[in-house]
Amino acid sequence: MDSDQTTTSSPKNRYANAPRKTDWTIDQNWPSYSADEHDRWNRLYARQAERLPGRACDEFLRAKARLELSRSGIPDFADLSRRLTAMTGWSVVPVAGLIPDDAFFEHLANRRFPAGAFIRPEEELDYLEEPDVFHDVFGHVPLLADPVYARFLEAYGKGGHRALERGQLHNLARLYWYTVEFGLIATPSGLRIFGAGIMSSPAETVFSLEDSSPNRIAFDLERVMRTKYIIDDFQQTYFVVDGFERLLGACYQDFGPIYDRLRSAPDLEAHELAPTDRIVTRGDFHYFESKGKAHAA
Ligand code: HBI
Ligand code: FE
Repeated sequence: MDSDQTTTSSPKNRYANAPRKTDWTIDQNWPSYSADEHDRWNRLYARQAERLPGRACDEFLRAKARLELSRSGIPDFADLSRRLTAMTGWSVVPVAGLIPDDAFFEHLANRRFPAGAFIRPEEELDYLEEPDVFHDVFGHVPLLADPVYARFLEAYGKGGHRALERGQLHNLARLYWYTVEFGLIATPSGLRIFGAGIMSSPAETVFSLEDSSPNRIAFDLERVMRTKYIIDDFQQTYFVVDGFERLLGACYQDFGPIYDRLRSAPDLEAHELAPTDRIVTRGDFHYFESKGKAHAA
């Protein structure tokens, strides 16, 4: 008797084929979440809620409390948006997963954050490629309650159209990656996390601040826009901003001349140092060596 060869794995993303509007938003259908899906959110939440104090920046921890993100299951985006809109005018709109760049920028430019409605499957609890509701809502949404960060992300969205027109989206995507996703911030109590990709990852929460492997370099807009990044492992370099005002200030300038210089400037590999770098900590790359990854000579 042959064993049953077909695996009946539940569809990883049950929203993948949900009907969508022209702006790529879908219906979150909050009542459709199962107790098991809410429980998975609660376990992901509890693990990070215990690990982030002393590691996440204060703006994030304060906003997480004010937005009432908690162990009471996957938030209803309409409910969460009512609280967030009253703070900075941002709302959270449900999408099935990654959406086209121009649609993504259009939402950000209008203070709408597209958040995945699906929650990662049990077997991908620690890491997944596609942004799910825990990465987007727990990782990205709280800082949208900070007025300065909220203006920065809106400006990023507005800049996105320009980058697309110039065919230099990859430069702008690097700015997003090394700040919004994997940014660190300097505070009087030491380095703290603000990037969502770190905030929603228990292992990288510790690695990004405490491991001797990665470089940590002071944020410089043009340097970041020249730097390639890795998408399937911890970062080899983290950039440290002095504060959200400095990050916002860096984006309130005409990127035109910067894009022109970037066209002729060579890209930097994720592990490389540049002569002009203000190095916060120089990495020894032991983690990447142990995995046979390319790293500094
Ligand atoms: N779509 N839903 C979603 N979430 C993202 O973070 C996202 C996206 N589409 C494009 C995109 N990010 C990036 O290519 C831009 O940041 C450049
Ligand atoms: Fe993200």
